[in-house]
Amino acid sequence: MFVDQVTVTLKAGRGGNGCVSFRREARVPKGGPDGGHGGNGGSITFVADQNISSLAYFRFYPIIKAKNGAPGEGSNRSGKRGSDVRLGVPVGTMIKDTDGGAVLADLALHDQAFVAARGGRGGRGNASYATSTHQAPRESQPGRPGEEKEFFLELKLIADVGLVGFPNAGKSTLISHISAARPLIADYPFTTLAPNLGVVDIGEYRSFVVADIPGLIEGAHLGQGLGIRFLRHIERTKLLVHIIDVSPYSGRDPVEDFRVIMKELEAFSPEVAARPQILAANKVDLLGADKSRLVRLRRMASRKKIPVFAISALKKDGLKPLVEAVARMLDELAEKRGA
Ligand SMILES: Nc1nc2c(ncn2[C@@H]2O[C@H](COP(=O)(O)OP(=O)(O)OP(=O)(O)O)[C@@H](O)[C@H]2O)c(=O)[nH]1
Ligand SMILES: [Mg+2]
Repeated sequence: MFVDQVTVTLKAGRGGNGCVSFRREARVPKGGPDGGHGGNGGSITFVADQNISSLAYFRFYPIIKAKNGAPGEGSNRSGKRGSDVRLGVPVGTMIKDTDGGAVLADLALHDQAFVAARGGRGGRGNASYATSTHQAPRESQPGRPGEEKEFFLELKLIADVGLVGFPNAGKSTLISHISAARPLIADYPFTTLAPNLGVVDIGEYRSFVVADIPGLIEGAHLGQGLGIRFLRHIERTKLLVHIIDVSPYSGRDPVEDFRVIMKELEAFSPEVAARPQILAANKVDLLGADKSRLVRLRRMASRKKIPVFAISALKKDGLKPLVEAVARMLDELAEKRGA
């Protein structure tokens, strides 16, 4: 189950109480105080883990507790501290306040951690209250409560390139042929129900990450189809590859398809809609002699200065030039940001 938004309550451990105790030994008439400190309560930390792909765990465990610290004991023994809890979350998880939605942490790198709820301190035992004038203290300190907080976790995948387009346009077919990702591919709409990430190797030491998301349709921003909520997973991309089915079998017009998808992107976020893009005119293997659909798409794109690559994701035709263009554009964008 792919879950990308969840509310979770964390209860850190209470500190153990300090202990009141006096030494009792044979032939020692008045032993001094020897009550130890309580142990600290356990804290709870979120840790980004590249092996975790969704927040589904928290659907099943919406309340997470860390252990309390144990009370102090006689003979100056401190209580055992409550063990800490480390909660693995996918890379790209944002941790937000449930009230205002302020971002408290953005765990964008593997192993990055955020201490979300601190355990309470253990209380002092009576031994620590002893002074030269106060030799038999009976005071001790109770353990402090641990922090208890509610958080809103939101996953926004981190990818360089986002694939957008209508259902059935061939997004999953494309990612499966340029990366090791193996999403479900089928000739019905909404095959992809959750985003997939694929790593595309370009040369020995270079690669980029592509996100394949569910298809969009007209009115997605009003909840049609699977809606536009998955677009959050391409919010952090640098570049969009917009796939358009140019075959006559789509039952739609490629130029109109472009317009519809752009409108949905705009409704989700003008920033995302304004992101640089490359058009992949897909399924050219089905075109036959009449290339007019591709020609019209090219004409529209050249007016808008958007590069177009004619491909057959299925037959793996034209994929290399497309991937090279994506890599080049990513380099240019990186240079611009650096400049
Ligand atoms: N002839 C031909 N068929 C293709 C091509 N690319 C994809 N297809 C077919 O189109 C259908 C849909 O492909 P998918 O890759 O599942 O499409 P998608 O865009 O991921 O679709 P959703 O996940 O439903 O949004 C499948 O039957 C593919 O085999 C192509 O270049 N040529
Ligand atoms: Mg798909």
